[in-house]
Amino acid sequence: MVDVCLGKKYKLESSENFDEFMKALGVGFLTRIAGAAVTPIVDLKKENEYYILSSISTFKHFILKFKPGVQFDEETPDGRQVKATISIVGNTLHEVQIDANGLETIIDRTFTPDEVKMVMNVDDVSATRLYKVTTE
Ligand code: ACD
Repeated sequence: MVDVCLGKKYKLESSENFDEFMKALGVGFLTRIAGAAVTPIVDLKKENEYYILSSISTFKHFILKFKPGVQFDEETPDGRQVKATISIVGNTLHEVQIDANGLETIIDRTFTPDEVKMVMNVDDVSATRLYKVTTE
């Protein structure tokens, strides 16, 4: 149950294939440089029936407020408008994004008390990012 991880902070520890993933999304060069350089801190909170997922870095304060299973409009960190749905399956936030061209991106964020593992897929490109709990 993901709720045992509410309020913990997780800091990016490692990242694999993220540049290829951003390229597959059409993210421009400068944003990719920024994306590769930053070390975001992520946390999950709950407010009544909404969850609030924050990712704070020098690049951007990125905040998603969502009701599990209910589609919402999201602006991605690189500025694309997508229709997003986040379902919660056990400890995993399973996000499906559809952009204006119909391109589907899947982002799974699996929370444990010690870490968050993000696995992102678009077309046949997959990236993995590992966040570790921090007291910062
Ligand atoms: C993370 C990465 C989240 C990536 C989510 C979707 C990818 C879409 C575009 C990436 C574009 C730019 C990346 C820039 C910064 C990445 C880190 C900032 C996250 C707010 O959450 O680890």
